[in-house]
Amino acid sequence: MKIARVTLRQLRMRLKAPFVTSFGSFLDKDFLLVEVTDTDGTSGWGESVAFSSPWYSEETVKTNWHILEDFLIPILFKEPVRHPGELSARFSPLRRNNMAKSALEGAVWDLYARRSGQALAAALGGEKAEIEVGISIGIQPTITDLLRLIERHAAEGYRRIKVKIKPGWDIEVIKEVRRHFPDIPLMADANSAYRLGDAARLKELDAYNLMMIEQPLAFDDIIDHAALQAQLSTPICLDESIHSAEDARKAIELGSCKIINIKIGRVGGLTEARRIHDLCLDRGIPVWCGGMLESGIGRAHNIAITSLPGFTLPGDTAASSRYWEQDIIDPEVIVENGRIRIPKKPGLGFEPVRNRMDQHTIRSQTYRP
Ligand code: OSB
Ligand code: MG
Repeated sequence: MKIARVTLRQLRMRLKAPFVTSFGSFLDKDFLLVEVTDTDGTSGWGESVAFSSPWYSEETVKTNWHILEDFLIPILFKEPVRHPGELSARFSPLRRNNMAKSALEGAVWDLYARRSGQALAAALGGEKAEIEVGISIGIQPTITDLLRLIERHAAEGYRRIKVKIKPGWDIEVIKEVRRHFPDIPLMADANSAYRLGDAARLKELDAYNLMMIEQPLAFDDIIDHAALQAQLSTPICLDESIHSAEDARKAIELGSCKIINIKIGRVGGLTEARRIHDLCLDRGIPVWCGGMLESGIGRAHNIAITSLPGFTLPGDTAASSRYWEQDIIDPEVIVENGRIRIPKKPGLGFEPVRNRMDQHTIRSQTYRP
């Protein structure tokens, strides 16, 4: 591939409703898109999942722009790329900044798949024709509000309901949800809101037949999670703590989790995401694809990686309409009966719509070798 230019855009899109987690609330979402164009004029697209504030991880929209502009794009321009699988090694001299790496690597993967006439899912080695998905529901003003949303999303067919929890919005909430929905596949995500000293309280969740509890303890911990997992019968799933296949190996060997949430951005791109998938498949650890309230472009990448066989649990890739009045891709992501069909067209299989992107773009810049 001969790369002629890279364009960064910062978009601001309003979610249909505020999304509330234990660490903060989102309504107007700023994010970056990366467009990599080759000398024939074909473009590939990537999305940075960094938020404007460093609440989920240390990366932000601004730090991603800086790292892309000053480091990653120059590295990309330095030598020709034969295959996108080379990039994670080329980016590795830069410490962390995984969401920035992933946004650029993802655009090159899409470009590569389009150039070679294959769907991105197939280029990654995925064989599924469709995937099953769940939905993540933020913290609500009241339990009644939450029950109403679960009712609606379960009726829409979502295969698993994830409820956000935090101290003061946990045991009572899960207990009520179970009372009203005794059979739904249910899990809880704490986004690091607890400490090991809360183990007795977290153990109360064992009574409610949860599929898993996601990231109960600190964002950078795998030691206390191992101590907690030893006390819980509910499987622990790690999200924030896992940044690489090496992190995953260590967490599995320590017994810190029984399930891993793979977010492409958090782990530095599709190549590393696939490495974690391969390791987990080998070790018998189920994985699923997490979400970062992405636009359609990030969503399309999530759909492609979920086509790999080890993604055996429903992920957080809900329909475009769950987040946006109008998504920036055509077609939008549709969930029918809790399933998304994997597109067969070359590349992402969802076309970015330029005039829609333009409406939301607040900054853009093009870089050339
Ligand atoms: O922890 O998975 C998370 C949203 C923002 C930040 C972190 C998380 C989430 C979600 C929503 O749970 C997933 C989605 O619907 O995209
Ligand atoms: Mg999470």
